[in-house]
Amino acid sequence: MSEKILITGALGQIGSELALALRTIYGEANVLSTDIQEKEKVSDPYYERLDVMDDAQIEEIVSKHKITVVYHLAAMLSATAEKYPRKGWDLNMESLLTFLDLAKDKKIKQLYWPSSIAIFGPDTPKVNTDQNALAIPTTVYGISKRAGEFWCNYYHEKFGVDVRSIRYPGLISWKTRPGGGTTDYAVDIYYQALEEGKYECFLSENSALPMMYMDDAIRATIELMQADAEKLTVRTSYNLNGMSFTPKEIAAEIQKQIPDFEITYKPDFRQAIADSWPASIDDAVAQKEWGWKPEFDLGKMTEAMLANLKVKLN
Ligand code: NAD
Ligand code: AKB
Repeated sequence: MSEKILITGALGQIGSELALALRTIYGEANVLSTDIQEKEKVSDPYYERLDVMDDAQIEEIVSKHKITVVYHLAAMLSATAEKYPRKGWDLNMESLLTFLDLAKDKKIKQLYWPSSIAIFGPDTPKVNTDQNALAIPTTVYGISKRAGEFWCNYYHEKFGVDVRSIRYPGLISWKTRPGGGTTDYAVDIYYQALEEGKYECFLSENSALPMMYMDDAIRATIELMQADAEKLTVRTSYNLNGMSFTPKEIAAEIQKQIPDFEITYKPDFRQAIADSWPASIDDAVAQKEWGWKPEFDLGKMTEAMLANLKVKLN
């Protein structure tokens, strides 16, 4: 029997691409996209409005569509959550617990929930940050993701819930723009390079952060969800490495194709968030347990981003 999949936050940067990928595997009608947006405003025939703060509505949709697997993506990202701390905490935490309870009660059989490199903090070793490195986050978003990881592990240990998770780095994509993160500059820069020929960066030139091209992130997500449960020892969340670069380095890569491109730097409140995160990630455990290997480096990603955006923006 094919899985019946529910994606929350499906209109966002990840969900919009994950839905396409899952539909090619499981069939269009077996993947229900949901988000807070009204149904009338979305052209997808397999879309429903679902506010993840509404437990009763979640239960109703899961039961009505006989959902077996949930990808719970709806969340508030790092920069926005610093502005609305209580709202960010409530959204990121309460909705996760609702889905964990559904899995505990056997109303769904598998749950995917993304964590983030934001779980690490200023005391974490910055380079090649290990799976089990000290993780004392100093942002609301990071605190919510770290707490979420512990809840996932707790529900797995105590109730046998099959919940799986990845600590995504900053994700870079051209189909849907990102929503309120600290790594968003690495998407904005490509748009501005093509549209304006210049970019004012909200991080300083040498702020190195872990990043990943969306194609790799989607493939990793599906590979983890399809992995043999016996092989998985991590039920908090897996470190995942793609690449690591600074604003200066991404600008230099863009200049190989757009020689006149200019970058200036005007760090804002997001600089402090970036400063508290690792510069690069060690993902040896994901490699060993489910065979993770990224395909995109900075050069290959820049070619793909500029080629796709040139078509999109014309
Ligand atoms: P996004 O901001 O692009 O999308 C989130 C979606 O959630 C939006 O479409 C929004 O409308 C929806 N949403 C907000 N409140 C909602 C509610 N009450 N009910 C239903 N939907 C609601 O985020 P994203 O980048 O696609 O991230 C998805 C997940 O991946 C999040 O959990 C995020 O923390 C995690 N993540 C993302 C990145 C990244 O770089 N994009 C990195 C690490 C982790
Ligand atoms: C953000 O910047 O908030 C996200 C993330 C790394 O979790 N992109």
